[in-house]
Amino acid sequence: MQYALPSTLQLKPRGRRLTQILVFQLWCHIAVATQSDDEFYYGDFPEDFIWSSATSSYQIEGGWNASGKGVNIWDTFCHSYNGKVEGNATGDIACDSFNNWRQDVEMLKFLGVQFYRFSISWARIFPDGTNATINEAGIKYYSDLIDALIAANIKPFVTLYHWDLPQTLQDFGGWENETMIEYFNQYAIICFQRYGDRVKHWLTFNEPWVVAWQGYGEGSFAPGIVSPGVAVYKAGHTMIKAHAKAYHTYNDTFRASQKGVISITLNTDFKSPKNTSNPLDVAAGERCLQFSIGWFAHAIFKNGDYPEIMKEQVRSKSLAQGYNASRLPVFTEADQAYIKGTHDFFGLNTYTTQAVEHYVDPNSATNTPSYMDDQDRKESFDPSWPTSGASWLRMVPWGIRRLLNWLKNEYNDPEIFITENGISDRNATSVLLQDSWRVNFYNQYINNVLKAIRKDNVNVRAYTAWSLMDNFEWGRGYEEHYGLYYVDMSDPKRPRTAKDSAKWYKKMIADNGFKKNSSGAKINTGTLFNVIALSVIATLAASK
Ligand code: GBH
Repeated sequence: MQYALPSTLQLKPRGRRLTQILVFQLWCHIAVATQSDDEFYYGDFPEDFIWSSATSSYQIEGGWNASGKGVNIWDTFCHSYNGKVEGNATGDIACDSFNNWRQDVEMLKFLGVQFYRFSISWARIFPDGTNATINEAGIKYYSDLIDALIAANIKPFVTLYHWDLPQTLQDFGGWENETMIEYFNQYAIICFQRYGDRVKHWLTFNEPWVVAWQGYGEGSFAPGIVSPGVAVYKAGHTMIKAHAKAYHTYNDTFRASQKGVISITLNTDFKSPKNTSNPLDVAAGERCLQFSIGWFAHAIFKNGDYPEIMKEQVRSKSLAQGYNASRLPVFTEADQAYIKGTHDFFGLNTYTTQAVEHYVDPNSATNTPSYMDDQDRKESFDPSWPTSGASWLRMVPWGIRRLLNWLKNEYNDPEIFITENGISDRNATSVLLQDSWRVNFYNQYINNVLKAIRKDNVNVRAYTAWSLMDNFEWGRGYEEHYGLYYVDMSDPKRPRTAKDSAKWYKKMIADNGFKKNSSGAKINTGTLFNVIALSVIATLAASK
């Protein structure tokens, strides 16, 4: 491509040398402009990159009391009609994947994904949560699904715990009680024994953060316990240990014969300092990341213990609040050695970004102790960030790239599996099939994942779209939709229809990235004009 320079730049010999410099500068500017970090990046993903989509048991299965399944905490939570689930919705039927799972496999085939991430309902396998009784009908349900996936050349990616604890175990105190560690281990063992010949990718927990904070901290999710500064940390503590135990069980007893991998999936938003030139905000952003994903990742992926800043904050807050020790439980040296390194990859769920500012509540010492207060910060959204169907979710595509880079640096360049990413709407059926906003979200987020891989060398191995289909969206019932497929919840057959985003995702997977349609570099004409104008001015000034 050639750009003619204005004739004023081609006059005197002295001007000619200057012109050469300016032409060079001009080209540099154009090069920078075309490859600017904000611009769309055309290119493909590594050849063995994994494309996937995900669901979870309680959100899609229904069959809540079918074929011997026991009651779990989400059954109890929804059936109590406590006002915490929009529209008093339940997962009793949901997408009825208990009966419709063959259709789910067909949808996955249409998309062309290599993996399907789903979860096992603990109470479907162990109705009372323990290995006292094994429900063979429940075992068979997942076994059939796994066989069908493998026949379709789709690898099952199995989450053991996506929030649906058997009610009997909650009656013992749930994750506040360390006896759960052994119950979880027994449950993991039966899953490895029955499915491990075919399942080679395992996740112990989905988002222990949500279980701890929303389940035991603010109580918005099952089991609905409100203890924002105490139980929240106990629950987190137990889950970290339960994860480590299941990892060791797999490692010691099953890995040699089954040759799979196992890890945990953690969630966080990216935390961006509100004022990037204020060191206090910068520190607050870092602190928030340590409190959110570091809470679990620091122990598992670094040194077996909580982040220093988290230990300091919770301890000093606790003492100021009149406790004689930290509300954050302590890992012994033996615990630390046992927990450290219990991962084969880094599972990440991420959706959005928060702007973080340093803030210390003046009433901190007398307020109810809280994980939120312990962080000394305020979170908000930049008003320019596009909204979604969820109040907590704004579309901030560059955030995922920044987060991936942060994880690379913080956890020694792990293999990252993105196990969830997506966006919701609250639209009526008449418009939600043409979900251009979702296509736009995926296009931009996935492009930023590609930039993280190609420009920043982050080792991202997989991307998973949440969710395969509209489903029971926890506290939001059926009002909020994340699906690539629409599910008609008013029809007893729960028919599924591909949205535009499903078709877009299918094509992106087939291309394994982003193909450029037009040939030649795309020039930002505004930048080009500015560069030329500046060059002219500079030349005129220099030749005076
Ligand atoms: C995922 O979690 C879940 O794994 C999946 O089951 C779910 O369907 C999907 O999200 C969509 O929600 O501050 O109280 O307003 C995402 C993790 C969810 C964690 C929202 C923070 C904040 C809710 N995030 N949550 S709140």
